[in-house]
Amino acid sequence: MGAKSSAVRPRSAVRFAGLGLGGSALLLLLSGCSVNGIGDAFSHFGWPSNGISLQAHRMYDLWIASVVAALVVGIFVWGLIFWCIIRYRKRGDELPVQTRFNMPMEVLYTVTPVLIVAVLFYYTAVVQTDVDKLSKNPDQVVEVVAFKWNWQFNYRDGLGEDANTVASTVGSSDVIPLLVLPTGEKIRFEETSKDVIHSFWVPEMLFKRDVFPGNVRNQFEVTLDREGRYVGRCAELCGTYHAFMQFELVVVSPDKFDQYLTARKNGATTQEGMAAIGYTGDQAYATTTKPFDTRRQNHSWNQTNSVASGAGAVTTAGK
Ligand SMILES: [Cu+2]
Repeated sequence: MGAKSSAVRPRSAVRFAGLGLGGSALLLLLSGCSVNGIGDAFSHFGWPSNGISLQAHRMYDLWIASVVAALVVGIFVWGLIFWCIIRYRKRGDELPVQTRFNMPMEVLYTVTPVLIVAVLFYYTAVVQTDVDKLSKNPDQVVEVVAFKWNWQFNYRDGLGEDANTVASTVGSSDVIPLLVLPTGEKIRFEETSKDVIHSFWVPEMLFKRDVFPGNVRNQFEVTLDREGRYVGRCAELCGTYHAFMQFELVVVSPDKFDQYLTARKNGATTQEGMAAIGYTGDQAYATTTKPFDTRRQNHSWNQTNSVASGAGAVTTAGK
């Protein structure tokens, strides 16, 4: 038995080295491919693929790279497990060679995970800092006001609570609120809630942030880079009609946005403003989502003075 295992050892060392080489080759191959190429090939590992902001692209890249790193480690570990299961399976009643700790091995499998975590932490910290970065002079400031169960978007003339609202869109039971914004500009969001905690979420921005009541005004900034219409949702369970608390983000060119905002400042409603930049008829209303039937009249769980974006609900003011 002793003679046999010593004869086998050089061969397993060669195999082990081969495995390491194979892993390195895989790494090289992967680093040679673009992040987008890998994402496309593997269904983006479950994330929305087409981020619409500069920040979203960075988070997407981090996500793909992290999953690839996890898979490389995973495949290596699974390989070792199956190799051990097969190579050292029970062949008889004789006990295999009993060994105690192996210092180089212990050091290796302590240092390697620490290194991997350090690298993941480093890139996560870099991307998070970038995503959370606030500029001194954003190009646009939008105050997001959440309430049970709808949204109000106030275009502001400056930063902070003391700035003035120059145009405002508020959703109603029958009309989904539209948030029209330009590409290529730094947009600051300032969030506040009138009642409970909500969460502002546009899936294509790969981003959500809680909206707090009281004097906590959460802020974040994005630079959008793809025109289109995207559904927005509340991502914090906030009550009976939480699921109906939707809005639509309409991303347009800076020129169109200026026209829209000018129209709104001159007294146009959201739909009239949309018509002014070419979205007429049904296009002036949300296209990615619609008001839901809350069946409020049939149920007794109404709350007074609340607005859900649902047809048939008790309507309060809409603009
Ligand atoms: Cu909510």
